[in-house]
Amino acid sequence: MTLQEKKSSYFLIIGLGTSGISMAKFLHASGQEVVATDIDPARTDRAKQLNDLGIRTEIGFHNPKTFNQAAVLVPSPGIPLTLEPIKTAAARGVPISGELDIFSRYNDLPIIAITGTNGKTSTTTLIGDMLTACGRTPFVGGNIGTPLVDHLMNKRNTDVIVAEISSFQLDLAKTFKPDVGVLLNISEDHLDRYDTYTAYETSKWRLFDHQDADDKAVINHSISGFEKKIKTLRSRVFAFSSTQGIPTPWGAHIGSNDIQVITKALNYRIKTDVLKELQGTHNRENIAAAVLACLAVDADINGILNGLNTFKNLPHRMKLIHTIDGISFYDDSKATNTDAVIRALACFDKNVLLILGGREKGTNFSLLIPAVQHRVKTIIAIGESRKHIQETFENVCRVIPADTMKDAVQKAFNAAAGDDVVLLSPACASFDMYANYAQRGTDFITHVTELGNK
Ligand code: UMA
Repeated sequence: MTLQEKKSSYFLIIGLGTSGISMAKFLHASGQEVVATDIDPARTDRAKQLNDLGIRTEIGFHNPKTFNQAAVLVPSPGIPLTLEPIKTAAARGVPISGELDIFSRYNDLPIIAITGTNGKTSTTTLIGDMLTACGRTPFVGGNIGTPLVDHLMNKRNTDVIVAEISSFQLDLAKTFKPDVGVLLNISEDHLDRYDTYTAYETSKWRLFDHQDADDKAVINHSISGFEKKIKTLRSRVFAFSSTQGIPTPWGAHIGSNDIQVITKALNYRIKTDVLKELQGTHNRENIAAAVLACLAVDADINGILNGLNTFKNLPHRMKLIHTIDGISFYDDSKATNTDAVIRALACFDKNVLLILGGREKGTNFSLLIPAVQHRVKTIIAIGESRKHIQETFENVCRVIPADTMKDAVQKAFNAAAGDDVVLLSPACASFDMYANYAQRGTDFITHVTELGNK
């Protein structure tokens, strides 16, 4: 060790987005020495907030020396561990920690943690609503948008943590141990970050790694490798299935109009055909998972049902926006991977004009071919992936490129007839054209509304 590289005791927060800014403030408030860095020179406003608290920041660059001299690196979830200064510091023995482990060290409340490729945010919100309807006071946070450490800085009278968890967060979890872990589904996503699909799957299963016999695991039976995987878990498994009987003593069987929930204390059928906001198998799977998770923390079934019956689906998820001259326009901007688009298409029994495209995440569009052949009349291709979409589907259906969302909406409408459906379900991230999927959905709604007013 040289003189310049003498041992330090600071946590280095890498990235000053939503997650990093909260983590810096929390660790500082806990009495730790904190340094924060962000590669984006425009993050000066955030840096100032931290400087005002006495936290040193390095903005617009990452200084390898600052990484090498840190006591602990705390990368934001969106930052890959292959980032050169992280790799170098880690190789020199600097430990890396993530939000889940840091949060767990300071948290003493039960945690329900929800992961999966699709449906995480809806299920997390639904569990929060159900528990509230049962008289509990949950803190709902994590990947959904409010960092978990925000709860530690403002505890209120919370009695349970409901946390949406991403694979990026799980990659850094070495001790995180949820009382109830929920794994909704796994399908191709984030292959720009993971070398292989197996690596992504492994990351998702990490949710249960530190559970013990008192903990519960709520898992979709249809996930590939389910039988083998659950044999390795120490926790009690509650399976849910929409394809066959449940393989564990307790769990939920999902029918086309209802869900049968079976636990030690309960055998109950929940009618789902009346839930107009939550149609489709994927929504019934999310409901089954949410009910089992709430029962796992001893919530009352009547309260759970009240929460379910008053639940309002979140924006940009299979929402009917307008019907113009018989053509229905659906906003499913949240569908940022191929499996989400397959689920969306399965909800229709008529012709669909599909608005597809954006920034790819290692996206394999050919996974969509069977569903497209079955249901889609025309694809309107948008964003950076237009060419890739054109090449993938040229022999499958008509593909029309569009330059903007306005152009896409107009071209879809021109090509539609009868009672066709126009569906924005892009299978891609939005960052080539928008700040996020919500902005993309809102832009779609704006142009559909304008078309309706013409
Ligand atoms: N940055 C650097 N160096 C780099 C790269 C980035 O400093 O080499 C900086 C950027 O300039 C930026 C910051 O890092 O200022 C961004 O960090 P981030 O991408 O982790 O974003 P946050 O704003 O902290 O949001 C994160 C989650 N983002 C990701 O996982 C990509 C949010 O999930 C989460 O809501 C938030 O923490 C609070 O927990 C979003 C997401 O897209 C919604 N998640 C993925 C998904 O759901 O599919 C996993």
